[in-house]
Amino acid sequence: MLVLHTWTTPNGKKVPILMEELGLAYELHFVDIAKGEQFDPSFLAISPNNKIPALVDHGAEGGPLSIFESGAILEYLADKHGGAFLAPSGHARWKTLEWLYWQVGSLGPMLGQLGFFAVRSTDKAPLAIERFTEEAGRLLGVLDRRLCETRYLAGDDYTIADIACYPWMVGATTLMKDVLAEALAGKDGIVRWMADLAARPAVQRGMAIKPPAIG
Ligand SMILES: N[C@@H](CCC(=O)N[C@@H](CS)C(=O)NCC(=O)O)C(=O)O
Repeated sequence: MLVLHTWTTPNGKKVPILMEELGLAYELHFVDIAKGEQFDPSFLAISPNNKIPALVDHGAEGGPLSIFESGAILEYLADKHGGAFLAPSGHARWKTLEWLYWQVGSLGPMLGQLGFFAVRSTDKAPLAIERFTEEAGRLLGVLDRRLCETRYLAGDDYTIADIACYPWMVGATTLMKDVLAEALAGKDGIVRWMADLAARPAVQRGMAIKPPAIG
């Protein structure tokens, strides 16, 4: 059995999208990060960096295995299930991993900081908003140029790199749409790619996760 410890944030939705794409049976355990549940010792035992998501694979070879960091979890599940959404070797694998790490190392953290300073914080810090708007805008340019060249991030095939970027781009085009309006204007590659992913039933199901209490 796969148990995913997660929340309703962009990083928390990537793995559910992949598990839906793969048709896996899984349980979701919601960790309310607004209430500080990520600091609970039982969660820290599987995610020492106190961040969601974390996966526990009770059926892993060699015994139960816990993994934190969304990129590592996506890579693990894609490899475990026949290389679907991540080629087992060759150029296609490395193109997927370079864009996956770009998401984890650049797109996610910059949009996360922008969301904090420009949207969630009540104390508006102009320099921080300017800095992260500029950097997020630069990254959107990188993403759009790639998506004007290729159908998906790694090339012709839909991969875990697309899955990792999509929930963040939903955030960029909804919660952050005002601060990113200029950066998003005319980004036709991003618009086409987002419509493509939004039409996938597994993406819709993964994006819709919510704890039972939220209704
Ligand atoms: N690089 C990590 C980032 C995970 C992350 O930032 N998770 C946030 C929610 S989107 C979190 O758990 N924050 C709680 C905290 O920082 O205390 C990944 O990709 O898994």
